[in-house]
Amino acid sequence: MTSPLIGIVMGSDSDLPTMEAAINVCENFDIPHEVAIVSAHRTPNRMVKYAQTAVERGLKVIIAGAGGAAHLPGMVAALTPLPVIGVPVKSRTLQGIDSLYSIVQMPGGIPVATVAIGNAKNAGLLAVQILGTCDLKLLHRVQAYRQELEQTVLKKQQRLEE
Ligand code: RP5
Repeated sequence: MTSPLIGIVMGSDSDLPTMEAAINVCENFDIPHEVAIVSAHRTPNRMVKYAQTAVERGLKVIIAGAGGAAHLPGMVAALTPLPVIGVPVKSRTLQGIDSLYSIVQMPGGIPVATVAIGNAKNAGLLAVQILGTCDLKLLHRVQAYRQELEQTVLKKQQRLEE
């Protein structure tokens, strides 16, 4: 069993449908990963333990998704030197604007790389690219993925012209 390199955490199981896109990216790139529900507010001690043990457990990047008063990504970032990617989850009342503002407005010194509201796919890809800085084969797979994207767009254009 390979130990996980990417940790995917979320504040609630209600975030899972959003965060599944990041899990899918890890699966598609064959990256060992772990998934956990870790709430900054409901399970603060678990959050502290998760973040403080992340380095020794071999994680290289953490993706943290939360909605509303979305303090999880920032608090995890404060507790670990690992890069943290924040995913603002679309909230029921404010469409995720609250989540975005809660995650993106970090004080200088403790960055969270914040993706767009609901865009866990980009969080997954960014995590893979971070791992790719030390893994040339993985970077080549990212390039191949982008070539596929390009082909998809070009095929759509072709169809428009037919
Ligand atoms: C946050 O509160 C979670 O990240 C979730 O997005 C939001 C609502 O949680 P539930 O009430 O659906 O469990 O902590």
